[in-house]
Amino acid sequence: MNGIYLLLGSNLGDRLDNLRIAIRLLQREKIKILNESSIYETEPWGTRDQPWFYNAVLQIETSFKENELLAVCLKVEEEMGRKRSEKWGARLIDIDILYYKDSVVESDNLTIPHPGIKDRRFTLMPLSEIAGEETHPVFGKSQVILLSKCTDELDCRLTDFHL
Ligand code: PH2
Ligand code: MG
Ligand code: MG
Repeated sequence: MNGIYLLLGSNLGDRLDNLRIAIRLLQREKIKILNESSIYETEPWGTRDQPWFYNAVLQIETSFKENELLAVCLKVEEEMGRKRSEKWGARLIDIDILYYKDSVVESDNLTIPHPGIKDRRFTLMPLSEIAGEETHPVFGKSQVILLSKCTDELDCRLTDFHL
């Protein structure tokens, strides 16, 4: 794994706008966007009784270390007015660190690689698009292979929208 990858998600309000605003705020924090996936409209995973999400993956460049990057992601979420309530519930914006190069982090507030990747089509579809041959630092498998083995059957639809 060479890159640093973030997952953006929104299922409240103007979902497309929310993803775009999040990118602008990340850029303002000196995070450079190197690549972005298409936007996918995805069936809610976990808590099923909530609106569908828009999800996209970004490849970024940053001088922030893992914990500092997490703090920036949380800051942007807060600036956008996200209220943290139920786990897996509806949200204006969610910014998750998927991979930070080959880093493996397991602390109370941060796990890298993101522990949900292999079970979530809504993450593996956009990842495969822009990081298909990047290798998971623990499983030793590419994103394309992880997607081919993923048993999540929730719908994940490519949209015509772009970030
Ligand atoms: N995020 C969750 C829980 N469920 N489902 C979809 N489709 N997309 C998400 O981004 C998502 C979810 C927790 O962060
Ligand atoms: Mg999340
Ligand atoms: Mg999150």
